[in-house]
Amino acid sequence: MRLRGAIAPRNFVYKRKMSLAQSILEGNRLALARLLTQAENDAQEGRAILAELFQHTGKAHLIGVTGAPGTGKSSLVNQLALYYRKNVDKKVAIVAVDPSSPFTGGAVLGDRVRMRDLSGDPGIFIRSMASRGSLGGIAQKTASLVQIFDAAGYEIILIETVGAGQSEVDVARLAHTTIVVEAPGLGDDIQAIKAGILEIADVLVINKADRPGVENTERALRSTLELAHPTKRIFRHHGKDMSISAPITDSTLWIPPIVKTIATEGKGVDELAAAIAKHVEHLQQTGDALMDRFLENIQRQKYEEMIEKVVNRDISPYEAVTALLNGNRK
Ligand SMILES: Nc1nc2c(ncn2[C@@H]2O[C@H](COP(=O)(O)OP(=O)(O)O)[C@@H](O)[C@H]2O)c(=O)[nH]1
Ligand SMILES: [Mg+2]
Repeated sequence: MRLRGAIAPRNFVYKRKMSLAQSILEGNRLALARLLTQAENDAQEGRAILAELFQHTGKAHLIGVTGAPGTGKSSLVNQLALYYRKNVDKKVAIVAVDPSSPFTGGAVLGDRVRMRDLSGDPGIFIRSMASRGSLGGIAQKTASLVQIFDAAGYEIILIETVGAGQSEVDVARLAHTTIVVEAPGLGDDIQAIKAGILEIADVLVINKADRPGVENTERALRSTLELAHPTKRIFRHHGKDMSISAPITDSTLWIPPIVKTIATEGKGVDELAAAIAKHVEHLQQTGDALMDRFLENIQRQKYEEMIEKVVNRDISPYEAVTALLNGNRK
């Protein structure tokens, strides 16, 4: 902590000035905004606070919303945020990442205007992040912003990314649930297939369902999904190809549902939120199963030792997992 004024006695200053991290944990929005800016600029002082906040993270559900420009991502994010505020009273943060637009860009302004339904609500915080230069840094910066929101008690964090390619995939990797948004009329080739982002989708949305061509889009999506997630298992038996067409009930398997929405009218938003909730449930179940298998193979005492070290920030979570898997003492 930096001491201001040399005249003030040390203790006096110490008692009066709450650390930025502390202020953020107590819900101070100005402090939050300040740290977000520091993180976005990758400032040195921000990094230390980020490390301090790390132990308060891990509670939020991160929802990535991605897809081609103009499909209605911002409109959907707006609707989802409203849904979570109204129906489950959760604190919501929105991180809008727009690498294609400079920070004075109209797109960012447009997003702000569209998000006016949400302004003035203390349970919501919207942050538009325009890239300044390198694409590579975006995922890292987004991760920092998300970590700050998580520590600050935002339970739902919606991350909107635009553009195609690696930056999108990197950001999607951050999210627990990734929503890929399509819209009819963007040509016969579905944008997501072109960009290869269908693979990262947990939930597929066909937005602008009020527009013509919805069925075509849905058909194309379904056939692509079937290729990626076959519902039939083919195996060889006595030299013949056989198949089981009964639905696969393996609980670790997740087939992305397709949800149709009209974001401008708020239609289909409840269904989308239900699909997201189902995915959360799925993550918890498969997570628990993984955890059980993991715990079977390591000593309980050692596991707890590692947890304590991570919480005390003696070692990073990565080091802890590596140590546990290697069976080494750290
Ligand atoms: N007809 C129709 N227009 C929509 C719908 N959702 C969004 N839009 C419009 O599509 C345009 C792009 O929306 P936006 O949310 O900015 O898309 P983004 O670029 O993916 O974030 C805006 O003019 C929206 O009003 C919808 O469901 N139906
Ligand atoms: Mg947008």
